[in-house]
Amino acid sequence: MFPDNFLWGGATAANQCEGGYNEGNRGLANVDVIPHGKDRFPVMLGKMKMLELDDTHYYPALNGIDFYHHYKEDLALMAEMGFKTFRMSIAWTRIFPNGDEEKPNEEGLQFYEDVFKECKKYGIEPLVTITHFDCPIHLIKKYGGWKNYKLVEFYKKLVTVLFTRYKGLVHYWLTFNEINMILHLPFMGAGLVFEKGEDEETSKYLSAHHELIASAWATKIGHEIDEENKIGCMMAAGDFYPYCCKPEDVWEAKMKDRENMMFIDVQARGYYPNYAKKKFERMGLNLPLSKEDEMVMKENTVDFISFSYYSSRCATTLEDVNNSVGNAFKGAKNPYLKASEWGWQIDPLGLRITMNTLYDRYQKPLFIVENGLGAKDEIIDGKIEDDYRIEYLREHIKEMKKAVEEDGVELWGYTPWGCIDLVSASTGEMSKRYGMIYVDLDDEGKGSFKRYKKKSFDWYKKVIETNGEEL
Ligand code: BGP
Repeated sequence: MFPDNFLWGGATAANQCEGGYNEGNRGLANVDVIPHGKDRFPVMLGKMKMLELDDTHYYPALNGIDFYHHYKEDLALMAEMGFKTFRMSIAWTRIFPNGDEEKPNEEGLQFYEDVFKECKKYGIEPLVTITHFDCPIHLIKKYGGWKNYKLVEFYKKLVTVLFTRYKGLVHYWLTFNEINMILHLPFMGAGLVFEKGEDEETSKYLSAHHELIASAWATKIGHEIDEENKIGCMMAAGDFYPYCCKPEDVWEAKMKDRENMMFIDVQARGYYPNYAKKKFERMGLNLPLSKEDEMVMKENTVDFISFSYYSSRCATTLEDVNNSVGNAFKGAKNPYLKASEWGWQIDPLGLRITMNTLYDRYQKPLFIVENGLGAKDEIIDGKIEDDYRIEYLREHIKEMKKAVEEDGVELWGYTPWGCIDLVSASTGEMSKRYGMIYVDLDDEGKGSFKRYKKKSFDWYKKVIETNGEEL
């Protein structure tokens, strides 16, 4: 049985659903200038300087699914499904259009206040990601993004404004979405655009260091402003399996896990683990850390560990099987698993394994804030029969339940990704859909923006109604 207060819901992010990019005095962010098409990956990787909008590209984040104008209708649908929580993110550039202003933008603050009040009307707890791949363009142009310590100061200001304004309306916060993604998609994760000859690894770890400091400050400030606030970290999780029992493969898997876990090790324990210090030594990287920041990190660890889980991964030293699968994470193809159309392998038991890894390691409550199947849906006779999605979610919920019931993992909630269809982060397309609510839009952003309930809508409603008993 899941606990009575289990937080069932769904997850979104501003840059993939909000739209209204030029309304309410909003500024432009990195995510706004990531185009659809062949330039998308090079830009996300920081390999292409493309910080302006131009007419030759289509930018899917600009309009998203227009949650900006549809939020009332969307929240009513979430409420109808029985959501206890709704994960969304703040667009930094609505609050501080450039990121470094003295005063926040009232229109932006008011927009989120209206959304949170609408949630409250239905008894839905907002779960707010402060930054979901989101960094004001101005901070990238002027300061170089998160490589610069100045961003810590701007972020502190941002969170102070948010915690103060939304005190009592929001109790659950995540500091950075998939913080380990900096290593894989550095423009998304930290606003990095690499110069020719730049030591990319150094820039990534320096940016990560600044985000880790900023995250600790957010935890401190959040608790000071409202002791009811629960502040969590967020990682792109999914254990690495050794491809075979060759000790080298076991070691390779451990190393890959460490690469991702390092972030959470710091956020949950308050200091860098020895293996990270040794790595930085080998890199000749001396991460500056003031006494004050060091103390803040130590004394302000997160309240809970949140994560996304789409798939397990597979590591090997064997060159011939080291094919890449999935989008951002490279790895070997696991021959025992099926995959989605995009090569994301499907492994429900992997969720239980990952939950156990994280709970054993940190002994803090967990929150699954992303999980789901990206698939192409078709409307036939006005209906969307997404049994494949129901099957994916059902199998994952079963494993999640075992982790809670049989392994004693403390789990606060479950918010499947893209509960309403939104723009895919990796492809920039609408046709990779995750939702229980269909949005009529195509890959060029054309359509009526109308919302339709899929078969999974009623199924998930029942799941929530029965607290996970009827799957
Ligand atoms: C995670 C991101 C989300 C989301 C999800 C699905 O990495 O936090 O923003 O998009 O992956 O990925 P995609 O949209 O590429 O299928």
